[in-house]
Amino acid sequence: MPTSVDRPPANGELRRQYLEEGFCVLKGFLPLAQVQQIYDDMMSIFAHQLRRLGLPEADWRTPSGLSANLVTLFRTDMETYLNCARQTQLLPSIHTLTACPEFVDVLKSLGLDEPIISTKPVCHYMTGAIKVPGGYNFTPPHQDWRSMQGSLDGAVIWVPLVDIDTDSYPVEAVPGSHKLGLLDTEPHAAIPAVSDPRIRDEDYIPLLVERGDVGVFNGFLVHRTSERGDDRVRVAMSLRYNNAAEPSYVAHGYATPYKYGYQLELLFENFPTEQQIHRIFSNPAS
Ligand SMILES: O=C(O)CCC(=O)C(=O)O
Ligand SMILES: [Fe+2]
Repeated sequence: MPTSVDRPPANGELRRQYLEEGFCVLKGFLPLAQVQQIYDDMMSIFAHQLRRLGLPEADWRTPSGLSANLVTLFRTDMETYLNCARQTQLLPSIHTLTACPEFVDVLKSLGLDEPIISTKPVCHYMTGAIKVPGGYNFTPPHQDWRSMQGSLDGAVIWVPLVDIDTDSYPVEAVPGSHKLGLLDTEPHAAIPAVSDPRIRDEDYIPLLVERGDVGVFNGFLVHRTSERGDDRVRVAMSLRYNNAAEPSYVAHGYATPYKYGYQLELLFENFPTEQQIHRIFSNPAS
């Protein structure tokens, strides 16, 4: 839990900025040790699969080691890479952060009276060498509300796990664009892309943030992933929230676009064997 940072409350000025621009950045909000722990937890997931496949493992705490690990796994076995990326979204350390009282307080101070989690966290690993064809990585201009479709004041807390500069695929946002409401889109390989002529390339500003900072985006803010970057991997995650007290959300009976399902058939034939189960439950002391 965030404990060691003297965190400024989301004060009136921050709220004014959030309402006016559609986003705000809380500098130095998270203790660096907590950010490091989440990052290490994520990287450990990828490392397990590198080891299984007999691939070289680099020191993930360096930018080149991070890139080497993810790119090697991606190039060797894209499906496993994607499974790892999805698996990281289920880490307890990320879910603890998603539900921490400090985030709930920030959301409340920005106007979400009764914050409620919209869907599971989304982790982003951005670099040119791991662009999934037709996949959800480099996001085109979009508004998160179109996928969330929850309360009108729904918001995303966006958390960088590495320091981000202009050459590490920063998120770019159009200040004030949330006031235009829900905008038209056109089809795109990843997700529907905003196609409104009032949104111009020159209106985007990059969010150059460091570990420990967090961004809060209103669901209608137009933003995208910059294509500008080098060999480094930019790691971040998006935590999505609604306001359970917002009247239109209540009036819609909390209808949601998210559907969860699972495959009924077993994934692997003849697995597990009885011996494998015995091994799991054998007493290591005996
Ligand atoms: O991190 C990014 O580049 C974009 C993330 C994003 O827009 C989202 O998760 O909705
Ligand atoms: Fe987004």
